[in-house]
Amino acid sequence: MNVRQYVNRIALASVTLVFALLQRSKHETNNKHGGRLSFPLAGPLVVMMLTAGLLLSPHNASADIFFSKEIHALDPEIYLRLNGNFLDSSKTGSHPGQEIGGVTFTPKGGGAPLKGNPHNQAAIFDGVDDYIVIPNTANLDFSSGATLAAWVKFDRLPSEANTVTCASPPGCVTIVAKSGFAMDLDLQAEGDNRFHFYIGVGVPNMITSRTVIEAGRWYFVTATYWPGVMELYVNGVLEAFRDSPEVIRTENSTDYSIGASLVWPGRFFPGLIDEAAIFNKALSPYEIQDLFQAANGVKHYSFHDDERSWKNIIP
Ligand SMILES: [Ca+2]
Ligand SMILES: [Ca+2]
Repeated sequence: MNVRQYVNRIALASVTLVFALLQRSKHETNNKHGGRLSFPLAGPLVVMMLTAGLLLSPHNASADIFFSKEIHALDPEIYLRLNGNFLDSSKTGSHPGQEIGGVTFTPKGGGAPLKGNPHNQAAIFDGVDDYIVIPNTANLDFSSGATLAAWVKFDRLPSEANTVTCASPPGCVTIVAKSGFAMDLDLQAEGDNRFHFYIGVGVPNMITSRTVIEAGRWYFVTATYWPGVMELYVNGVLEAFRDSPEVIRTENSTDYSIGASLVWPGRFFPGLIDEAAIFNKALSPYEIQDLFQAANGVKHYSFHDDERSWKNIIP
């Protein structure tokens, strides 16, 4: 029995106890006062128990790390937590990153703001020559669906980061990518200080965030693709999508990269990247919203996913 099941069991036992007390008091008051329910402690007792239940509920539990649990529940192909190493925290653990240029880590507590994880760390990219490579394998070259997700915090705005031009104004920086000429799978930020996502041939398969990036702030950015549709989310909110038969990517055999592109030179990321996850499917809007909420310590028992439905909170 895990902590959550234990808490749920206590909550259920508490409710049962209160109900039993109420029944008993009703029985007693019926006997004493000829049928009128006037047990004076019942109200306060219920309030007390409900308050205790709320305090004990998973929404406020801080002992565990909901964000990483949610990521694991969605079964990523690659998951670099970047907590002082480049290991792959996915089920297989078989795709660790390789650091190039001197990527380092924040001290404990300097990573993305994940509730319940005060020791989280992120990778630091100098914006000059730092990046991470994850070697390609045949099963990583997704053409039928993909999601790229990461937390990012810019030290400098993309518009101030470099003079690399992929659009006007200059300032292209890669977040997570599997770049290829006309075979894009690229999540990046540009000189307009917005997030951009490219699929296949690129423009017109390019979408842009509404969010304008501010330096020194954390963002959870997520991009999804499946044939015909591409979407871009910031902090769990869908900000852009394109729905067209042109939205198609083909396999390109390039390695994955974090913090720079292996095809488009000079797009070095200036700042922190954390909890980079890559999936072989397009996550749903609900799943992406849940991920962001999980970072705030809120666990959703959503109705859209039977495996994580409300039924599982009842022991
Ligand atoms: Ca981390
Ligand atoms: Ca360096």
